[in-house]
Amino acid sequence: MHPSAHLDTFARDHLPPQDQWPELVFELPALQFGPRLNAATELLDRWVAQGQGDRPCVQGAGVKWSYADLQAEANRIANVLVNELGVVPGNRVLLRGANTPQLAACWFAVIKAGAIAVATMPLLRAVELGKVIAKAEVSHALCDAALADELAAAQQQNPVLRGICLFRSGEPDGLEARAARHPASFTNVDTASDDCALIAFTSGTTGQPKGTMHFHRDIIAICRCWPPHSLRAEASDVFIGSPPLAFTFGLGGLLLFPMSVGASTVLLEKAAPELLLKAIVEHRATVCFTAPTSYRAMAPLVAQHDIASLRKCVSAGEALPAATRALWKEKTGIELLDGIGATELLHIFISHTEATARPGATGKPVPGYRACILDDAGRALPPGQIGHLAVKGPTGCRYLADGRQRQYVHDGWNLTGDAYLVDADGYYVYQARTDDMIISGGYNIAGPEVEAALLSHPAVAECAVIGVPDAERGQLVKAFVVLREGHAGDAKALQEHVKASIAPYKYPRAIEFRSSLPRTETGKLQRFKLRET
Ligand code: 3UK
Repeated sequence: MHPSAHLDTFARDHLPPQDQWPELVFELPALQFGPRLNAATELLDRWVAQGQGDRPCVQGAGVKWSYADLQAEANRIANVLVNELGVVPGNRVLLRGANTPQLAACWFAVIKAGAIAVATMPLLRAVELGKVIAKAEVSHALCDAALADELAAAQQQNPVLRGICLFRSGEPDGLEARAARHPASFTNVDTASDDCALIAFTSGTTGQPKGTMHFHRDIIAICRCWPPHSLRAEASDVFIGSPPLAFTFGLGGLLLFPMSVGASTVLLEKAAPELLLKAIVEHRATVCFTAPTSYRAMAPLVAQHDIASLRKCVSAGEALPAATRALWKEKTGIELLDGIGATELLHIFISHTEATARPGATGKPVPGYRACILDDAGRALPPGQIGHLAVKGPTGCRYLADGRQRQYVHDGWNLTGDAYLVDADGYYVYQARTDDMIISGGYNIAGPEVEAALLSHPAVAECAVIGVPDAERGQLVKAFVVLREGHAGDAKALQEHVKASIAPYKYPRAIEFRSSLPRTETGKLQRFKLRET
């Protein structure tokens, strides 16, 4: 590794041993990184240096900043971190807030100061924040005043967190007031390209959170793989969407990718389906990032909103059912861009373009990444056979001091925990999370396939399919269905519909109607919660 700029060596001290790392691949010409790199220089300062500082950069929460404005804000905050709060390179700085330009400025300030950004999901409570603080040994926090209480409670239990500074508080000792007393210039710490820049905690649904460590070069690498090959955005684009910046889907889609091409981004504090549509109209947004269920919920409302500005829509976080892709295209004329990403790999590694979209398939490995399907013994499987999705590329899994590294990385491959197959044309087709595969009457059944069949019925708004214990069949396929407004719950009709769409043995033998389904803040279905009921 290159000589580190970190005075606090925590990150390098807690990387997994090199022999447990995934193999890293830097084949693309765009992925040749030198020894020194600060991601903020590349994404933010570069534009100002090139005389493009007046270009619109980020708006939301009552502000509208150019690249030069964001740079000035980030520099002032970096000065506060270093000169008032005593942050040294390598310290972990927790970030907490809804998506706002102010949060984005804090993120860049941390990166500029050579510290490590630990962004946290807004809905986390004190107990969960405490786990993150303890695990990453977080010393400082920048927190939106609106979310201060839970963090203060977490600090009580975790004195390792020395200082919390609030932004958007309006107080004389708040971050903005302090920042205003510092110069708008800052010399970025000359970090190594392989110095840790962020620790992203997985949106994992159970157990202890896993911290994934990503370097300065990883931040730039993801900007040079999926965006130029699949998204192909331009400097004139206006990005918008729902995923929190603490979720790497949101960090990339709503901050890094727009800035990597000199485009602008709209950060929304609230982005429920109807609010997101309204914001697209208001800001004349052109590129949208959100989860499959959000597209499904927005579709029936599209007719009442003039979203003609929109030209590209990205779906990730969960499998995109063919019915949702068709519905969105019918209502907007836009072919969704689906991509599978993971916190461990930072962003999307299998995807497609509008022209190569294939309903029901995720796509092909993004240039820069390689993928294959492995059996339980780690042998490559031929097309058509279901196995474990394995990936490698310029980014990959490095858990912070965590034995689960050995589960995610095998023989240099990242194993995402997804069951996939490759079809005859090389398209990767999602089946299920490996631990969500249902075994019923000797058959392997992928819940999402049954969900896709149900979703093509007009009465179904949302659904989830799980296996429930059954004396006779081992597991029984059970569906939880949320009905569309104005439809009655006719289980028999839904069962017949599934039998007519896919192999009849896969049909849900039990159906329960619900008014909503349990989801994470990142839009993922929490199937384990349904299994517990
Ligand atoms: C699932 C998908 C099918 C899959 C993420 C884009 O979701 C992200 O990261 P997480 O760590 O979860 C990873 C897991 O989510 N998944 C995500 N996208 C898809 N399954 N089709 C998809 N398109 O199980 C994967 O292993 O929360 C997504 C960018 C950055 C991300 N962190």
